[in-house]
Amino acid sequence: MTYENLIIERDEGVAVVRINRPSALNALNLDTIKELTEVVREMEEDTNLKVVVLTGEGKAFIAGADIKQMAGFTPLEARRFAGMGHHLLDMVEASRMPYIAAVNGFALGGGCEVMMACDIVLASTKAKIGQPEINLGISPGFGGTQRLTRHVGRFKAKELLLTGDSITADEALELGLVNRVVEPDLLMDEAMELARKIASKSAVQTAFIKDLVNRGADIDLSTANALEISYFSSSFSTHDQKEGMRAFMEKRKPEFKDE
Ligand code: DAK
Repeated sequence: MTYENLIIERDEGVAVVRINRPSALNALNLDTIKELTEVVREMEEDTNLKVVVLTGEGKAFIAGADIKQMAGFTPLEARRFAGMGHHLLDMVEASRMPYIAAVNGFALGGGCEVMMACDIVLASTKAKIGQPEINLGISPGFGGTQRLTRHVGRFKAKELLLTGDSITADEALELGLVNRVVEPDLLMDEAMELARKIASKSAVQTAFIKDLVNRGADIDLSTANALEISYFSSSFSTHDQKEGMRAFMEKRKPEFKDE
């Protein structure tokens, strides 16, 4: 499928999805959300792909939901829009593949929400991150109140949500909201290096680990640990477990088959 608002590149097991509405700072309108939902679904079915890097064209990652389009929504349209955004981000979180956000600039409102649904976040020193919805007379609609609180705790989440202030990449790093801060010129190189490293692992295990961390964070510890035991034991029925351990004993690199 061809996309109007996205640029997709594939580099062996890594897909780069670049949101491409730079004239609107990559704001998410309905069409872009639909295209993102479609590409996430499409990539999920492509068994050659193992990792996704998500970034933005120009000076923004995503400057939020498209305010010009949202301004005319009825409450019912707003409800549908929020549902579409949640569905997209739930798909990203539930994906078998790790998603790396390469945050090249503004990640505001819906952009911050997309970023927080990813698994690893690299931020350029030019990134500005925040949930400014309150300045528009609305509250976040794609999970910002929930994911931000889970990432940074209640006090900091409330401060950011109630003031609408945005923070720098370094401040986000201090809060644990991003993994690493990178010079703008190096952002994509670092994201690709990380993506390739993860793509060299067993895709069975990257899916297991992502699922365990995401699901475990929302349930009680003993249920989460039981889930870990079950994934751990099922690992012993895979080719990659046998290959990984054999390679260790034979002092060579493992050759995983993702099975
Ligand atoms: N939507 C639409 N257009 C946007 C935009 C946005 N979010 N952000 C920027 N643009 C457009 C600008 O209008 C401008 O277009 P033209 O005037 O050239 O036609 C162009 O992008 C360049 O922007 P600026 O000229 O403003 O660029 P600056 O560098 O001067 O400023 C900025 C950059 C990021 C500080 C500024 O553009 C800005 O404040 N943008 C808005 C950021 C924002 O408030 N983001 C949060 C959006 S609200 C819900 C569902 C979803 C949501 C909430 C509820 N439910 C259904 C309940 C999510 C809400 C949001 O994400």
